[in-house]
Amino acid sequence: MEMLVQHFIIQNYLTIKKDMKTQSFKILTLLLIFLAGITSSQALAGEKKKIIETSFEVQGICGMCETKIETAAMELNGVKLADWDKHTKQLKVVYNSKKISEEEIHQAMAAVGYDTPKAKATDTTYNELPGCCKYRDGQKTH
Ligand SMILES: [Cu+2]
Repeated sequence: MEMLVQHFIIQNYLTIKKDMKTQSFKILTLLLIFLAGITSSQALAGEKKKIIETSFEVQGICGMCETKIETAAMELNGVKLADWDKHTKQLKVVYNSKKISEEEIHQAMAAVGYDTPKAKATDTTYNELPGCCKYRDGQKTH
């Protein structure tokens, strides 16, 4: 009789212990899923903050200017998209602000000969532009 009771108690104890294990495992799993959710939503929020889309003026007058402006911008680390319009003179850029600043994009434009409101190309750089691209000399967009 005593043996039976003892056996019953032990059995019950083991079952409870197993239940608790299952239970705590479930809780742990839920907790992990919850934490993973928070982490990934934070990562997404961080991602959104880093990507900036903006437009600014870049001087230039022809298709060749367009190619050079867009290529120079796209070559920069952190720039995802660059699209310049010779009629509006607007350069649309999408960039990662953690990798590059808007100022640095202005500087890069000036470095290949194209003026922006924040960075002016040196006369030497400007003079190296092909004749068709000399936007300071009163040429019309062509
Ligand atoms: Cu040009």
